[in-house]
Amino acid sequence: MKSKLISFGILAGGLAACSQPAADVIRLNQVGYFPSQEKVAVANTAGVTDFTVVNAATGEEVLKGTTTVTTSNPWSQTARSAMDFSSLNQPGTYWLLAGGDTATFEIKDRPLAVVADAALKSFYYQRTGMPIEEKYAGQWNRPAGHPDTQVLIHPSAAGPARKAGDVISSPKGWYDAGDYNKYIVNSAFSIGLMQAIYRLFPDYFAKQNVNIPESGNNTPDLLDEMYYNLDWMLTMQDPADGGVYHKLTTPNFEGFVKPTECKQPRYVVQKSVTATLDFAAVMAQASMIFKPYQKDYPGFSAKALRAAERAYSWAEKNPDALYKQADLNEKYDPDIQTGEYGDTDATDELFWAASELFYATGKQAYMVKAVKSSPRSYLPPSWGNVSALGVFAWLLPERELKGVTEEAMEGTLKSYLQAYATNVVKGANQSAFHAPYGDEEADFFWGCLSELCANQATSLVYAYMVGDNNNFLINAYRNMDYILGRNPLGYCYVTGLGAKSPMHPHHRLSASDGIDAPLPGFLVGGPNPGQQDGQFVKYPSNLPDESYVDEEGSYASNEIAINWSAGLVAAASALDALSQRMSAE
Ligand code: G3I
Ligand code: 9MR
Repeated sequence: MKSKLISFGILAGGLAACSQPAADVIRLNQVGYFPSQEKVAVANTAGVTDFTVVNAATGEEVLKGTTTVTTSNPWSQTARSAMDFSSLNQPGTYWLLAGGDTATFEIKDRPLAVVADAALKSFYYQRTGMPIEEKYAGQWNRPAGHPDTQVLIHPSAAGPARKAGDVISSPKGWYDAGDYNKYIVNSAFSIGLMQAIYRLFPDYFAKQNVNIPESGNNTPDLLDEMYYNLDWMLTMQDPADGGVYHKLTTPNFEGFVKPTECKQPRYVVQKSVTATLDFAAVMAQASMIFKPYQKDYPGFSAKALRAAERAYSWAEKNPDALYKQADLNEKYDPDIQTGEYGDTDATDELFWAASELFYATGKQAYMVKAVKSSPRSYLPPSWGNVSALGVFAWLLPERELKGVTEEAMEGTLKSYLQAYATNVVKGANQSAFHAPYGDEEADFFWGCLSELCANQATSLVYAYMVGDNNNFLINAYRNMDYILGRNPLGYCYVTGLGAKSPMHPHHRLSASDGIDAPLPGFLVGGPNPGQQDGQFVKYPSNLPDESYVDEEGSYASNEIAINWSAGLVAAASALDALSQRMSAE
């Protein structure tokens, strides 16, 4: 193609303030593309037929193209068009011009490193019970809050040894989300997902440095961060019988105040089978992963395995101990009104726990239970259905399975994962936002950007790792593009990244610190047509993929949460690790 110089005056008009408002048409990944990656933007309006790409440093026109696929999605008449500039592979900053709009994008090595690092660092900001220091947190430093050294036994959690009103110490761990409570189900799931990806790419994580207090030790930062919460989780196990309290919580959500201003008493509540099995699973997993790090964490590996086996045996004896908050409130005082993380079925938790315990101990009894409770199809990981984490344990590429049953198990689970991946990538390149995620109404619900968009990407990565189908990997990157800006509202949905990102997440730490910018590196829940917070905020639209509002009051679309951050850590780290491999090829 013949290149020509574009007048800087015209471009500056499109970029900076000018008398006419610029059109808002282009949707693209605002963080960056790596050189050999597929690069697609979407025109978020009908009628766009061509586009131009200009090198921002030289003003040189480097590409002229016409749109490829033009399509609408099931709930919208808008015909969007894809603009493919994949042939550009020189690192640099570029302008994309289309439909009267101009958008900047970058091509660079490892664009996802910043996402992976920020997402992991977000856990440090969520730490309870220790000061968050300026040398690690900059302007977001804050004094310690919620020491949790005086936690009450709620009547629902009382037993012969620990009576209602007794005081225990249960310090450390992360705040769950926008609220200040600590929930076992969600933190076990979060660690489980991140540790699963750690096991795939240990060399990648060995090199990562996100500037946390433990960064100078001999353990990868990701594991140091996990330990901060694992250490808390150990205190949530009842020493009398091995069962695990469902959560550590105030009776009601606190207001939007600083941690140090919180005055409500904190309780541990009822031991539940789901919390106990998730605990067993993640402790067994951690016991294996932390084994080489005895120097920094002496004795932890063995302690975690003992705790896991005790928890598992409690769960076997208490299969019906599901956490049902309404029932609990009928029986006990005070009522507990905070996050439920309820579940009606603990089969997937049993499968994950038995799978990790079999892997950790080699005991056949665990294998038998894992086989019995194994899933009938693959579902992406979520706090409510953790079976994928068990699948990941079975399919770990380096794992050697012995014997007919084990091999059959591996084969079956692999076929489920492959079937899932094959199905979700179907038609992705013909969809409105050029991604496997986002073209069905069911793709949008509370927390969907992580629970489906990111976790589908991670599932595709896993399917690629065990099957070598490059199309799965390409589609995993497409979901990341969706999160980082190629979506209807044009948000990069991660705080602190991209040109337009959430400024007012439902996050008490961000809201109460007197700093305009929210804490960085958090993925918000995202578009949610359920609009369960509709009485507090006004949504701009009822469309599934536009039911999002960047307001502090919107807990159903704009909260942040550790499990959603975990999804971002998993997908961004895996894709960053693989992009390095691909760029080296
Ligand atoms: O899973 C189904 C999905 O299959 C279906 O397509 C979709 C369509 O409606 O619904 C999905 O269920 C939703 C579920 O989230 C998804 O995980 C439910 O409607 C929705 O009510 C449920 O919301 C949960 C929310 O608490 C309310 O209970 C979120 O998962 C959960 O992340 C959130 O967790 C809260 C904690 O309780 C308290 N701390 C903050 C945290 C984040 O908001
Ligand atoms: O802040 C709470 C958030 O963390 C939860 O996810 C959400 C759903 O359980 O609830 C939020 O608390 C709201 C409560 O449910 C209703 N009144 C307004 C509260 C937020 O200010």
